[in-house]
Amino acid sequence: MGKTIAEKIIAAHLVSGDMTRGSEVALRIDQTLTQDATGTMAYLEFETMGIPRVKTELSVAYVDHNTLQCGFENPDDHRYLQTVAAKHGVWFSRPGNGICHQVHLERFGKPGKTLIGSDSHTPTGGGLGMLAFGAGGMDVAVAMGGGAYYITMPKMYKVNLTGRLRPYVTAKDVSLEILRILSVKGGVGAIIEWGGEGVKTLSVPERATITNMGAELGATTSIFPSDENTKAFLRAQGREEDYIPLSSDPDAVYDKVIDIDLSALKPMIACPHSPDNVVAVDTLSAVKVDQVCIGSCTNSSLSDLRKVAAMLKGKNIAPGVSLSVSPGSRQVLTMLANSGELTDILASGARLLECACGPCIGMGFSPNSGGVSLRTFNRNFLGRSGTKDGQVYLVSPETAAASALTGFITDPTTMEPIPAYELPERFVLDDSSVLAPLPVGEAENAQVLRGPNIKEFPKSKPFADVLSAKLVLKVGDNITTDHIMPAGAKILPYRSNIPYLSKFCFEVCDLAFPERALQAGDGIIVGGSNYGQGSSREHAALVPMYLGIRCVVAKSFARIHAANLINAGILPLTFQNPDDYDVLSQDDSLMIENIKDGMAKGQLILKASGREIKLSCDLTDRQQKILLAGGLLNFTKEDGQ
Ligand code: MIC
Ligand code: SF4
Repeated sequence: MGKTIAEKIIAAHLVSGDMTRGSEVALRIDQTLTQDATGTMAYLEFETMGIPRVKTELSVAYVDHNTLQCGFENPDDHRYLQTVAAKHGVWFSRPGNGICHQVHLERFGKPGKTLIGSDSHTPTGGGLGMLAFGAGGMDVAVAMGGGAYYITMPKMYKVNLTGRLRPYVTAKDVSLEILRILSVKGGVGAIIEWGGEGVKTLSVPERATITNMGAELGATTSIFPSDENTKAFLRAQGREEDYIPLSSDPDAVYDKVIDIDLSALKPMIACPHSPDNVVAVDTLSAVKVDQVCIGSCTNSSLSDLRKVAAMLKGKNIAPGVSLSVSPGSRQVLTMLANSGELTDILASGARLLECACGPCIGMGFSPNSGGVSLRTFNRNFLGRSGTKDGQVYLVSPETAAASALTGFITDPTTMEPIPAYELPERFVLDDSSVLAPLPVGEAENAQVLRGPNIKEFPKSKPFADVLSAKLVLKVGDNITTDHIMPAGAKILPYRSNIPYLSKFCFEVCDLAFPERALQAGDGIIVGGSNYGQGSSREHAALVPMYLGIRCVVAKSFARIHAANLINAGILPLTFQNPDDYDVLSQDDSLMIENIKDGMAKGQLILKASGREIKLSCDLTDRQQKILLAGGLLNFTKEDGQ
């Protein structure tokens, strides 16, 4: 039987398991990346493992999220990351050098390799033909130490592309169209492979926009073939030797095939507050815009910003609009500056922000009260922008630029044409902001510098056979990690201070939750379907664990969050009959007995006010052991792995 691209890479990296869909496989990981908001925790975890030097081919620590320095917290964390990276064999990308996914694509990604990153948009690397996964910090720490990465062998979906995008219709519109078709749950448990004749019309940066937003589908990852366009991109980045061709076999078997005719697409827009709330841009043309933000790991490549510069050249943005532009990397910014296109952007009235995540994670540039903000980003979850009643829409850079000029949501195909973008023969290559780790001899005695904001890692408890707990919070469908553990400029600096962070847990849903959970002792959260979608932040598991949460019972879970819950020692359980969700209420006293036996059998009974509710407990042997040990760190210590 023929293989898909992902199956070929998995087969070449298989450490254990069999590749039947639905069973667990362990993969050897070639590369890892971390960013600062999840990285401090990941390196603290790595340090507790006592391994002197990373065992991967390449590991990189980026600083791109917490770049505002409004006090000692962030700069202390940057210094910690720089020194811990240097000591343990990890490359360090300095703050200002760019967004991890953009820089990794430009300088380090390689077709055919495996990558895990402590950020859910790590699948951006799939644009280069890498098998790249978002993961929790603990999983990345284990991979840095040479341990395998465990996933459930996914289903394989294929998106078959035909035709060619019309001018002003973009890769972002492809991403929004697939979200419209599949929804934020549609990719759960699947790897999405992009294929068909239309693939050769898309450059690597365009492919990377599409694999980046596969995260919003809940997909395990997304991947493109590696072909002549991949080779041209790598050549222009001065690393043609990293190229290998990769394609699926003609008789590869897919569980689902979706056809998209690129020629038939229109500019699309995701409305508040979910990336799958998608309609065509031309249906919203009367909506007045307050703010436009161009950037993020989805849309901050040179090609994106060149097109924006061409549209803005010689024009002024509408007086009622505030426009920000954050280039994805120093390479992009330098090339825009050298060509004079940066001047075209600035002369239009745009504000230039740092090469970092910035407004995407609420690090400044929040919209005004109730403001309409058009963003080229990938997430528009409630409150993520920093303004709770902000109305955030997701669009392509072209729709963003057109709307900034007119002051209303504007279909860019109504604007005057701009020249087609050509990949440069050679990008500007300057890696001086990526610092090499110390050589082995020097590393041993190097000091790691920690600031006072780094607090002790919370301790999780092993499971006894009976759990009596209070139902401390009941929430609905599609709860994101931004609901569970919000980010933003005020809270992000405390990512290595779990006790402080805990005060903000579920802030968007229920301000009283942290206090109630602490008072209850052992607690259980009840959720709807797709619980924990979005970010890979393990804080969305570590903080509830700190607040005493022992189980989350939901209709279904997002993949990375379920793995993070298990790593933190919290039991994820699903309703066998989704209607049972309705009979549970906040403050119910709940009981689960025979936990060990039930875990092994895959079924546990939840006792709630005289009723018995059947819950599924879909755990591999390894996951059961992790939970019984009280989380991955305890398990790793006990197991000596
Ligand atoms: C995000 O886009 O939500 C983040 C911030 O990049 C997160 C990581 C984090 O919470 O630090 C992600 O996508 O995993
Ligand atoms: Fe940064 Fe936003 Fe990308 Fe997350 S989605 S990595 S916050 S740019």
